[in-house]
Order: sequence, then C-alpha cells, then structure tokens
Amino acid sequence: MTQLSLIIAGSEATGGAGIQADLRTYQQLGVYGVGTITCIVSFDPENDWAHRFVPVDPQVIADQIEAATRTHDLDVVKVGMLGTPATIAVVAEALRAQPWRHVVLDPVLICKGQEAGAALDTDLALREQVLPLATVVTPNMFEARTLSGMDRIESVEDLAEAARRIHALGPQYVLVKGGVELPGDDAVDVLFDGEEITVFSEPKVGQERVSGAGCSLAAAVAAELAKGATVPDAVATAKALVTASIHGRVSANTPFASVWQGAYSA
Ligand code: PXL
Repeated sequence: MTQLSLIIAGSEATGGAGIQADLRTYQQLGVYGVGTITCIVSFDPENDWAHRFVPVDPQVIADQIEAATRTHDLDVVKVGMLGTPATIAVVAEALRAQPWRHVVLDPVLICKGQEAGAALDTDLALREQVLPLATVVTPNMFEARTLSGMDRIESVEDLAEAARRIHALGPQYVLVKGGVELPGDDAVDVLFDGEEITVFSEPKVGQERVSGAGCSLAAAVAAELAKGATVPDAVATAKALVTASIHGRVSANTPFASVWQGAYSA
C-alpha cells in the first residue's frame, strides 16, 4: 500500500531547501508527498543571496490544507517554514482540526530578510501554538539556543540539556542537531524522548553548511514514520539519507551547495 504524508512548508525557489527538498526526500523514501505552500522564498543574487520572503495568504493556506486532507486520509505531517504569526495561527488551527499520529516540526525560526520584530513574534507564536502539537521537533543549534534559552551549546552534553528543556515545552520527542556548528569531527544529533537520550553520530562531511539538510532530515523522519517506523528508527534512516545527500551535494553559484537526496539508497 502506498504511504502518503502531508508537507506544510515554504517554497525555496533554487530547489535546495523548503518543500522542493521535502518532496524529493519523500520520493526517495517511497512516500507520496502531498504539499501545502506557506510562503515563497527567492534568494536575491543582487543582494548577497538575501531571502526575499513572501507569505501566502492565510485563507489560501487553509484552502490547500482542506484540499489535501479531504482528498486523502493523512495521519503524518511534516511542518517546515511558516514565517509569520498569521501563518502559524492558520496552520495551528488546521492541525488541531483532525488527529495526527505524528506531527514532525522543523522549527525554522528566522529567515534573513525578515524584520527582527517580526521574527520575535514568530518565535513566540511557534512556541505557543505549534510546538505543543509536535510529536517530533528538530531544532538546529540556533533554534535550540532560542527555544531552550541556553546561551551556549558547545558539547554533546549541552545538546542533551537543550533537548530536555525543549521537551518541557510540549513535544514528545526532541532531536537537536549539532551540524557543522558543534565543535568536533562528528555531526552529532541528540534525541530525547522524555526519558532517554540517544546519540546519532556520523563523521562531518567538510565544515561547510549545505542547504536543505535540515528540511530533508525532518522530511525523512516524517516519511519513515508514515511507513510505520519507530521514532528512533526513523531518525537513524533520516541521518543516513542526509549524510548521503551531503556527500552527493550539488554545487551552485550561491555561497553554499545543496543536498541531493538522489544520492541515498537504503
Ligand atoms: O532551511 C530552512 C528553510 C526552510 N524553508 C524555506 C527556506 C529555508 C531556507 O532558506 O527558504 C522555504
């Protein structure tokens, strides 16, 4: 039986991140992706590749989710970039309208090009309205510092402490991603389920950020959960997919390369 799963995320026009990366990830893992677009991000080549950000009208977001959820019986959703308090409100309302077996939240907090004030509102709205609905949340180092209130995250123990603090905000599982920013030779992710810490580690692939890694990780977790995996097994597969996708990255004229999910095979 074909597994289907919803993606609620932004479009990133270069194809590296956002819903483009999510849909490729689903396809690579054999899951039929159903998509709702929350915003449109177009990097500006004339302005240091800054993010030009356009939110989709909240009613249009509600309409997309209605079309998707009335067409298909969906019980796993990946939520990516939302971007504004109005978007967060309409997505939170739509999520509360039906039961979900899993809500995987990539808590994308700020996008370059947004005003700082708007970013603070977005942070608060995400924390209050969407985080408690998440079964799995996947913060990077910046998002983990913001959500946990910790000034510094510099070790695996710090990742674990951040995961514990973010767990207290409501999600069932917290996966904090060390990425290239965590000192050391390894890309370390820490999963906390409310009781146990599980560490996932792979040698870093270079020291540069690669676009789409975070989006693909959360999408892969959602895809595996849609197929019936446990959360730790879903995270292990997602980590393998992202590691292979970074090795197989596509170089670009932007200051960063983009992950290529086609490089992964199970
Ligand atoms: O990687 C975070 C991200 C998520 N979603 C969209 C984005 C970005 C970063 O550029 O544009 C739509």
